[in-house]
Amino acid sequence: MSLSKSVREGSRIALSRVLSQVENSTPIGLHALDELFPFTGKAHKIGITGPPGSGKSTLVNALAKQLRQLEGEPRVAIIAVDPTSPFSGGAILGDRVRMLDLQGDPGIFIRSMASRGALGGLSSQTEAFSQVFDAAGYDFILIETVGAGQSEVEIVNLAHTTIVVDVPGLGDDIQSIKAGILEIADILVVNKADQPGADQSLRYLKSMIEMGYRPLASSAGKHKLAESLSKEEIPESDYPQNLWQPPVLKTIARESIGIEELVIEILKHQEFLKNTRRWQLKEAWTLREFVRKRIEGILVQEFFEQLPEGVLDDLMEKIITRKMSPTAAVDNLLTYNQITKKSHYSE
Ligand SMILES: Nc1nc2c(ncn2[C@@H]2O[C@H](COP(=O)(O)OP(=O)(O)OP(=O)(O)O)[C@@H](O)[C@H]2O)c(=O)[nH]1
Ligand SMILES: [Mg+2]
Repeated sequence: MSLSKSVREGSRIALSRVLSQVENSTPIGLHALDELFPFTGKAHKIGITGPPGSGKSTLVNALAKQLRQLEGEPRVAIIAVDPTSPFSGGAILGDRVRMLDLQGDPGIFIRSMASRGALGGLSSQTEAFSQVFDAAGYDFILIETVGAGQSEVEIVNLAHTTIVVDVPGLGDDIQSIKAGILEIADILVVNKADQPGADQSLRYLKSMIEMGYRPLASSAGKHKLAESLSKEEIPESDYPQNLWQPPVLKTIARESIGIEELVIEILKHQEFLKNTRRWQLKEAWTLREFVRKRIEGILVQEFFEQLPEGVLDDLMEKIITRKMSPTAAVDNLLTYNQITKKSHYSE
């Protein structure tokens, strides 16, 4: 039986193997992705992001268990992404994932992912993993990533629903969460609500949301989507009244408190997306990005592979000794490639 067929029939060993092959972009992995793709498009992808140590893994753990209680016992895949540390990534992820106590449930599959060697970057890799899980019949895909910069924005952009996890702040104006990350949230969670200041944080976040703090100026993909939605895809009568207002919830992930409410909001958001065609639009946008990122990855890799030996080193030497500027070196390098042959200055 082919590997992808085994994946679809529920073999965890085959699933594991395909994920490794996909991670390394081997021909077997790419072929499996190709064969599995017709069976994708059903899973609900949920991104969970927030500051380090805010309790994301604990929340994901509790959330997975709660989702399993839903009618039909939906299957849950968990992807733990570490965009921050290309070097120690593997080891740290190992620690993070070990804390999950879900290993015994055959309806749950956990996979970590470090940044090294991802074709087309982490977001493209995460999407590739999601496709495998989707085709394997996982209904929910939980993607955990540390909210530390631009990369998590990219990663959560492929999710249908983004949950931003915050913790009680130290005071009214000191929030661990960066304002920029608020705008990507579909659902906001104040975790560690057993600690002082939870209600204050809740009020703060709610007021931010109510003030309409959803600036559309960011370059994040979701906003490109929002723009295209507002322009053509959604009838004027549905917009902006029909916009989703992110709910703000309190949880104590360690004690599984507030998780039922979180699941209710997730399902509400799913319904909202489906009722307003945003589900399909998000899919279309994610897949377009996936194709774009892959092309980018392949072209860049190819570009460096076909450079004659030593050329890059020679130019670097010139740059370091200030005999040539990096800009001029780039221009020079581009002339070695079929596609970029023409000097950028010479138009
Ligand atoms: N008091 C309290 N502690 C919690 C709660 N949820 C998680 N924690 C603790 O917070 C610490 C960090 O939890 P993690 O789930 O590893 O946090 P994380 O956000 O996944 O951490 P990174 O992945 O390293 O960024 C652990 O010691 C948890 O036990 C909570 O609701 N209340
Ligand atoms: Mg974690």
